Amino acid sequence: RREDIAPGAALLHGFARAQELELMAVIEAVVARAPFRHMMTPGGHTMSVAMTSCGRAGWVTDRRGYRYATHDPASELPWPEMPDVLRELAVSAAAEAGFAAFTPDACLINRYAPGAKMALHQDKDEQDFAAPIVSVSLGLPAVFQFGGMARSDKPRRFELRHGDVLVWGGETRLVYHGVLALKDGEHPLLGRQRINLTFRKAL
Ligand code: MD3
Ligand code: FE
Repeated sequence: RREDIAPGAALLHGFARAQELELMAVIEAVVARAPFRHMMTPGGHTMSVAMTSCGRAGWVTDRRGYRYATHDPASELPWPEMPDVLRELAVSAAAEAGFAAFTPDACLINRYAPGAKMALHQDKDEQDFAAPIVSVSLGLPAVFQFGGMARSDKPRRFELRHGDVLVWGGETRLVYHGVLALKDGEHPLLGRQRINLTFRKAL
């Protein structure tokens, strides 16, 4: 089922569910080479969400700022390649939401343990705002909030569940959004965590 939640934004309920085992297997392979880590913001705070990446570029933050890098700063090696099953899922979700020819080069993998959250922010470190962002939620449900183009715009909230895929593009690409603190629970496949994949055209 496709739910249009804002102009250019579609929530594809359960779109990734049938591939859950394949997705978890390739995520484990990426994490074996580029482990999850808690990065530091430019302001000196350690993020509660643990992150890693695959693809040509990975998102990183440290005291110098936010940016995309072709190499993992922890190992100084290139990020693991983006597995075909991940790229194909993102491209087909984008097409389903009306964005043909999406060519993601970055997949950020976010891991939320109970209590982890992501404050309201905009995604603007990418070169090309014309390309959509595709996000895939796995594991425990989370409350997602999205507002408008100003941080002060009152956010709307909705729940993201295991297998849900969100596509953001067009006029909604730059809205403020965030994730409330993850509520504890036990997911049958992932246990006490939520994993979110975000696919972008970063370079
Ligand atoms: C709306 N991640 O990594 S995914 C992020 O659940 C991020 O881990 C959240 O925000 C997470 O930057 C939310 C949904 C999402 C991703 C990108 C967006 C929503 C978006 C970009 C623009 C607008
Ligand atoms: Fe974001």
